[in-house]
Amino acid sequence: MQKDTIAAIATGMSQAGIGIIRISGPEAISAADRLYRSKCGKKRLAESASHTIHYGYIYDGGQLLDEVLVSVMKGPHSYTGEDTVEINCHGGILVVKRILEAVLKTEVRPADPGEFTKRAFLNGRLDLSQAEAVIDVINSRNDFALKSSVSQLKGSLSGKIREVREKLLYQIAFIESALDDPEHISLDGYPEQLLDTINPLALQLSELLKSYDNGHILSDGIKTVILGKPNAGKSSLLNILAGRERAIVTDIAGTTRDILEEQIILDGIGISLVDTAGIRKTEDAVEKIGVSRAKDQAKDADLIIYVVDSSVPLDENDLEIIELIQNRKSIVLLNKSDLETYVSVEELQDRTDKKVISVSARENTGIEALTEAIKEMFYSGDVSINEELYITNERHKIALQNAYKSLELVKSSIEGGLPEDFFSIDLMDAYEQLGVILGESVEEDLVNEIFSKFCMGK
Ligand SMILES: Nc1nc2c(ncn2[C@@H]2O[C@H](COP(=O)(O)OP(=O)(O)OP(=O)(O)O)[C@@H](O)[C@H]2O)c(=O)[nH]1
Ligand SMILES: [Mg+2]
Repeated sequence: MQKDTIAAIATGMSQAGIGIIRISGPEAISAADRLYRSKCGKKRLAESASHTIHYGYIYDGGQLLDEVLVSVMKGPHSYTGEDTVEINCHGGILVVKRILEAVLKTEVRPADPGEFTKRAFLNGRLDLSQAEAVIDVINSRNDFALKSSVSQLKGSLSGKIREVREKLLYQIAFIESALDDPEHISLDGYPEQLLDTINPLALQLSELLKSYDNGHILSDGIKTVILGKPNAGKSSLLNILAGRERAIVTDIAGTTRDILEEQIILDGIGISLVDTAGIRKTEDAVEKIGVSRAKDQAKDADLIIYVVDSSVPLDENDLEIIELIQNRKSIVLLNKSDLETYVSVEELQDRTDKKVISVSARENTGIEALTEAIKEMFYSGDVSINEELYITNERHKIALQNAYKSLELVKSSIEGGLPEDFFSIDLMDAYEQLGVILGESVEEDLVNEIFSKFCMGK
């Protein structure tokens, strides 16, 4: 249990019907009692039952701040596992701030981002993967992301990981006991049995790992970066895909300088679309930075859309971009097909093996073909979301990969006829790696880093 008591505004800092100030820790109830006065002026929160809600007023010294409802949840049956009070006041930016200030005048300190959930984790209310799911629920941008994070919050991933770990632990314990007591426990024929146990476990891990590509794309959207030389029509493309005039479009080459990001849903597929500055050699200092940002964005893109201006011949900038996308998932759009063209699909097809689609961002043609091509690339035409468990977190993916590798090592030790104590070392590694997902034996720094990504008051 943590010793100090923390508080933060748990709701968004904008005007709303209700705002909530959350207090957690051993002094939560007494701190709230110092500010709270019930309607009749007599009732004290400290004397109330857990999970009850109370109507009254909050005062800062002699000054009445607001009319409130205060909920009291006593540890360990609260989100953090500690005594928790939530003051529900009117949702004005000033009033929630003033109430928080009043709370902080008592023996309560401001909470760090994610500190309530961190306490829930440290007090064993949630495992680490569930705590991560909390922030994923908050950050969800589409139905898939929400569904998948709520299911992980409920423990779908933890449950599966625990199941695999139990089976591994049983085998480790068996080997250790047999080695300790060879007279009573025989290891004859054991390696084959072990192989029969770990093969399906390794398969389960590899299925989970396979789900990551789709899982991460379904929840975060396909990170798609639009590249092309100046004036090719990149921003025009962003605008028609976004369905609004998001980016400035002019006939001046070099209009877009900075990165512009827009979340869109294209026929059910979430796409995180990035418009960039046109790529060209330039002496303009600002444009230069834009060009280098464009290239940086392209580095970690899931998909690059290369927009070609078909109304002018290909030039050295195009050749540079063709080189850049060579080993990347990309689609080439031959834009301005409504004008007289200098570049043909065939010419591009000679220079690159990427799919080339003729479009017009001005006349809104060719967009269905682009959508189909993206679907085919990422989902083999299938975007339906099933009930399967998806891995959406890279940290989990890495731990699963490590656990899988350790099981592969066990398999090769069995096949190589090595002694049993070799099996248990790698089985133990796999067990520990899976524990990393749940937050067992993880370094404090990592825990701090994970929770620092949370928002205030959660
Ligand atoms: N005829 C025609 N003109 C287009 C088409 N797409 C874009 N344009 C025009 O081309 C010019 C440049 O378009 P933008 O979308 O600003 O091009 P960009 O690639 O974003 O350019 P930079 O930001 O300078 O790199 C504008 O005048 C657009 O109206 C198209 O399909 N057909
Ligand atoms: Mg532009």
